[in-house]
Amino acid sequence: MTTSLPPQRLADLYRCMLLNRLLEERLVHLYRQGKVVGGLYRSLGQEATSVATAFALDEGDLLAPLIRNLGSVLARGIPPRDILTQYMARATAPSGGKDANLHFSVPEKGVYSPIAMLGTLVPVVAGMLLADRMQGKRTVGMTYLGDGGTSVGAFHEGLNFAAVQRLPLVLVVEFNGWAYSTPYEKQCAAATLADKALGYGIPGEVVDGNDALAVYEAARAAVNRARLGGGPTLLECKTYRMKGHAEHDAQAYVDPKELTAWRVRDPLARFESALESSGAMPAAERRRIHDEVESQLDADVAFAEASPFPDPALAFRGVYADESILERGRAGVFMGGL
Ligand SMILES: Cc1ncc(C[n+]2csc(CCOP(=O)(O)OP(=O)(O)O)c2C)c(N)n1
Ligand SMILES: [Mg+2]
Repeated sequence: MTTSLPPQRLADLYRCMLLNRLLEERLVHLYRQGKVVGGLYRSLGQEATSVATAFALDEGDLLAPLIRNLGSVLARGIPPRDILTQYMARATAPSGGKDANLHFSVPEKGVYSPIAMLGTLVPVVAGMLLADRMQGKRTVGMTYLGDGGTSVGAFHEGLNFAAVQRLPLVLVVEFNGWAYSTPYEKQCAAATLADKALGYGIPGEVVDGNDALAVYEAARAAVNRARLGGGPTLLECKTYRMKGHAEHDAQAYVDPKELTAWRVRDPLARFESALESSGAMPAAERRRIHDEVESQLDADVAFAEASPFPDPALAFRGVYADESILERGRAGVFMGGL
């Protein structure tokens, strides 16, 4: 096992991947009990891609996940209770129960909400990075897109704009084989998604998305290049969607042999055996971390279940710009005013 991560960061990376996995298992139980409001979009088998890419960012950087990137927001320090209250639409959630799953923003932590229209985050994050650069900040931005998402127009326009402006963007493309029930071959003729980067004059790289340490090193190199003015990188992580599009999808269209073949490449099990065989983290230490994560989840599930639903009277508050925001705009606080 080779890594540039010091032992404490390595342990944090492991804890975060485990938290991603175990938190999702709790969410499955809550979903089956009818306590999750809306769908549950699993990232089983894709934890290394989400967690290890976000791990490569520094404090003050910007992350805009998609709904399958639970691990990315956990890696940025969003606590599991915020995720549980979001999925259960409780008043204590970051969105106050007005939106579900990962649709929330915590600007203090540089975490911004997914946008449901796939591809749209690419130009939006590019714009945010341009704004930061104009203000003299050296923010690096990371966002995600699935294999299906790279076939929409906004992806091309956004990436082209980011390339021309040499913006510090790391676009993580998650190749997980499926877009809903559509296999890759039915929606894209490119041999690899990383090839698309060539057309925009930026580096495109392919990495084994189930190898946490390889993902981290590739993402860290892209983040460093972006920060030093080298412009955007398209990082394609090859992984596999082990569940259906969401919990309601039994993935009947997937060949079970394919699932079996990918199961042996499970990113968490692979990371655990690398930690074991290299002596970097013995089994007893992993067990201790496991128990700690489970107790934290016990407390957070209890907190979410005890939390109230939002007061209906607040339904229309904060939906549109309120007066204080308009006042700040008129005073020219925002660039260009309103
Ligand atoms: C522009 C747009 N078209 C269609 C959809 C509906 N939609 C939501 S998720 C999804 C599949 C996305 O597949 P992929 O990009 O590969 O991501 P994955 O779900 O595999 O993580 C589709 C078609 C959408 N949200 N936005
Ligand atoms: Mg996909």
